[in-house]
Amino acid sequence: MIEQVHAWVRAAKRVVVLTGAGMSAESGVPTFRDAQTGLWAKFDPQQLATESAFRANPAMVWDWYAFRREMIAKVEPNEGHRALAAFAARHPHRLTLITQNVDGLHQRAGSEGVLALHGNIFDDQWLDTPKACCLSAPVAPGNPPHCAQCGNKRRPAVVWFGEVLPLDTLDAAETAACECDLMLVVGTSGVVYPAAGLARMATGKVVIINPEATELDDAAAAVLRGKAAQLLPQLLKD
Ligand code: BV8
Repeated sequence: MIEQVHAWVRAAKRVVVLTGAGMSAESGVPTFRDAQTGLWAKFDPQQLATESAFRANPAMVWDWYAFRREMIAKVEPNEGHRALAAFAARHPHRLTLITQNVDGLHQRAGSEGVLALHGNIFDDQWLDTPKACCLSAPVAPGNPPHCAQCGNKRRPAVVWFGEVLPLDTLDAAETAACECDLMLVVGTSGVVYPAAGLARMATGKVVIINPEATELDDAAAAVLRGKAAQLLPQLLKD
């Protein structure tokens, strides 16, 4: 089946790749499902990654993001990330890369124009609409950093559950899905929407790359039970 999918890649004019946490697993970033190791084991990530959790316990949620930032800063993109960046460089305008990941590893591997649906964990933004005081004075340090005048807090610039995605990014992703000849769905359980919905609106053949079953297998023309950093270099070689 790998040869068949490789032939589809070579024949496709417009390839879309949708990635999830499994794309970064071989870099050493735990997936969402098995992210809760050690200190965070007792927390459901979908409970932590919400505005209400942050407002209820800002220090705990901020520290969880600081923990993840530290972990991600220590790892490197893997062969899968690099194969995607190299393919795009060799074949301009043939690949649209859409990711649910906030780790920035695609971008660090050299991929440009990545449609990061859920934001970037290394960016911050104000929790509430900033007032003059927030913008005029240096941000006061702390977990989280905040405005010394009004206490407005800084929060990670990621999309939390219950929050809308950046519309221009989602629009571009939906357009690419509706115009693709082939969509590779890599390392995602296909549980979180609207990201998973992109695989269901794909006009081209959908290929799942995942060592385990996913919620999207029924939408696939082919399922490759394997790992991203091992399979992508084979599928994307000229
Ligand atoms: C919203 C950023 C509009 C934060 C994230 C429709 C149906 C049902 C529910 C909903 C729906 N529409 C909306 C919802 C609600 C919700 C949702 O989808 N809930 C789910 C859980 C049921 N969606 C939202 O809230 C979205 N917003 O809809 O807004 C709105 C607004 C107001 C009111 C109404 C509507 C926002 C969703 C985004 C949330 N933010 N991340 C942060 O990171 O801290 S989501 C986060 O979790 C990730 O970004 C990712 O998207 C998701 C984790 O999923 P995966 O990436 O797939 O990872 P997972 O661990 O699950 O699986 C890993 C896979 O990799 C596994 O399959 C494994 O086998 C595989 N794997 C492992 N190793 C490898 C591998 N594969 C390949 N190679 C390997 N080596």
